[in-house]
Amino acid sequence: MASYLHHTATTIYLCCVPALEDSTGAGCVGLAGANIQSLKLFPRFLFLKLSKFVIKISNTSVMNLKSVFIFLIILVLGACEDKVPYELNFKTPAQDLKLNGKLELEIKSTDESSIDSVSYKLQNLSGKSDKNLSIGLKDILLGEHDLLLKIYAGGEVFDTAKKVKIFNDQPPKIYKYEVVNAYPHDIEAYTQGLEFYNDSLYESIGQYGKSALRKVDLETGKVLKEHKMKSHYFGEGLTILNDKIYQLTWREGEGLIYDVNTFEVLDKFRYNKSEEGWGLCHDDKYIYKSDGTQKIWRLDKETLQEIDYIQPTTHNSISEKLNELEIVDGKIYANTYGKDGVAIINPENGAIEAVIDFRKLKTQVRQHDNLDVLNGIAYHPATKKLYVTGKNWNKLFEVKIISK
Ligand SMILES: [Ca+2]
Repeated sequence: MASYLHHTATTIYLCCVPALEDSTGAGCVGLAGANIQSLKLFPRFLFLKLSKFVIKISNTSVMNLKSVFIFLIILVLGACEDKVPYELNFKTPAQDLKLNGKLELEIKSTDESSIDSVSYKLQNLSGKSDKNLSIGLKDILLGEHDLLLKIYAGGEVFDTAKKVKIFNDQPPKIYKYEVVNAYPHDIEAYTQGLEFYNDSLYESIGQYGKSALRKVDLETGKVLKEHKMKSHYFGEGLTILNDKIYQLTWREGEGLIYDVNTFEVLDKFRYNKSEEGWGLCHDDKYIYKSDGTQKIWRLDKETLQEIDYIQPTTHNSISEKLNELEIVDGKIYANTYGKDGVAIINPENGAIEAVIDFRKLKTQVRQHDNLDVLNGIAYHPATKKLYVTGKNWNKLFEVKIISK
């Protein structure tokens, strides 16, 4: 019932219940915990009391379950008739806001009461306004977020929340590539993670019963060192820092930490709010983790706790299923599951600034029944060379990106 929505011609807002959805990540904090003394609480109070009463009398078999259900619906609908005296009139479309643009909103009174003032919170932006709200969208995370409002009208205070979507202010550039070198790659390696560390190439292999962590010779494809994972693990992305390899598992809810030299398992870590384990990389600030959704999580490098997330966003869409990750010159390179393209993402706000079209690369490897998608990006910071491969590809390519 708490999320029962009340629709008007111009907006959707939470009816009856002041509790706002917890917009975890992205720096948002709900205003629901604030000290609100709104009369809007009363219908909910009444509802709870009457619900308990109905359950009590239903237990005595005075009413059957069907009657209880109908009674509850009447209660909810009755409570929702207590309308709020305002509506939200967006001057800029709430579902199509732009980076560096503005969110402009008028709070319109729907009865005799005046709108005295409005306080707002959108990510880390907050402030007070009159009924005409204007928020500059400069240093802001892209994607879907909650605009949290506290509206002071007619001597009362009303909480409401509205989902807004913020897109990049320009479309991604489309880049091409050129193959510089092709090296052998294990055709049975279901590549899930690829990264250089101290001149050596490390690879994570997936599939239950076949998952492994490997150190691989770039030029020959020979496996130099291998740790076979237990059969209940499905290996996923990896990243390496401070002589430790961090490797994800897919749906097992945990990652493994290895000594980079011995491949000894040093520890494990649990996922928090992320859905699954997909890709992993890191820069100076964070470890980044994709989980198959629209989120790339930012993890604390010491504790591995998920701090918040970015949403990879173009000028008109939020991408999902970003898989293997790599940091290249401060940007996140992410291949998208099933698309054979690599998105170049600004880690500060999630903007997809460019996309590399790798669709033809798969035609240059041996075609076979188990051939799967491009997955695996590794950048050598010293040589500035970029390498890509795929699941069960018999080649690993050094590629040069061509930006037009
Ligand atoms: Ca990588």
